[in-house]
Amino acid sequence: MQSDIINTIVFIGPTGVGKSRLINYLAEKDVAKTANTLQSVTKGLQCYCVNPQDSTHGFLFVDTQGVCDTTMSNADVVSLISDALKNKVKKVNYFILMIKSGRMTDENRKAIEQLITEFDLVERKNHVYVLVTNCEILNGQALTRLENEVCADRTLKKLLKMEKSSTSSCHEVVNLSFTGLPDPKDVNVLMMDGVRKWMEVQRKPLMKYISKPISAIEPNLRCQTKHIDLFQILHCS
Ligand SMILES: Nc1nc2c(ncn2[C@@H]2O[C@H](COP(=O)(O)OP(=O)(O)OP(=O)(O)O)[C@@H](O)[C@H]2O)c(=O)[nH]1
Ligand SMILES: [Mg+2]
Repeated sequence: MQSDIINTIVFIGPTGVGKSRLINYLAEKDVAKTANTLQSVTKGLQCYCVNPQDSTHGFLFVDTQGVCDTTMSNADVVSLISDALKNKVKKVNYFILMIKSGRMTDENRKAIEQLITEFDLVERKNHVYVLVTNCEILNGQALTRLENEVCADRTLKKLLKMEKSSTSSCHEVVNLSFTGLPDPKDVNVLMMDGVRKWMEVQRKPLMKYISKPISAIEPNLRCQTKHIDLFQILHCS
């Protein structure tokens, strides 16, 4: 790794939304295993140190097991990820919460709420980016409609950050974007050029956001509680 600055980015969300595929795309090489299968693919936690060409930063990309996993309960998956982050990764700069475009099922919502609670994402929304995948076939109008739906969703809206736009007097959401990252081998050759161009356009806001320097945080609340305990012990003895 050439750069001294490393942001740790943790990718979380339901199984099959494209967490590993996004890591490969941003890393510009196939580091993580991806598959279009019924069973969930990534198990536990996988870490990849990368330095993409279009960034002055290095990154530690952390791939996680999907919630709504086919073999484990959500609570077990969330606590597996949380313990592994606490032990292996220790500090996080950004969490990328990924969801698939389409209906939010009750199961997905419950699982996302569990992730939000475990990692205290509402309180720490400066460290959160929401990314909606599988949007490659949507046109401009459909994307605007989807953005409005995400902004109105009772779970997701808690994570969104509004800032004053640099081009108008309006406020805009700064930590939400939409992407479509089909595996090139799954795409009709006639469509591939268009899909590739769009993928590149979508890459920029995300890379810009996760490249911003920001102080690192403990992965979960339980780490913070431990620190308070240690503080109390030191002052009691
Ligand atoms: N069409 C389309 N396919 C996608 C997109 N993102 C990922 N995929 C495909 O969806 C499948 C699952 O992607 P993965 O990256 O393995 O998903 P994951 O979230 O890592 O899944 P788990 O490891 O099981 O949690 C792969 O075949 C990807 O190529 C997308 O935006 N559009
Ligand atoms: Mg995966």
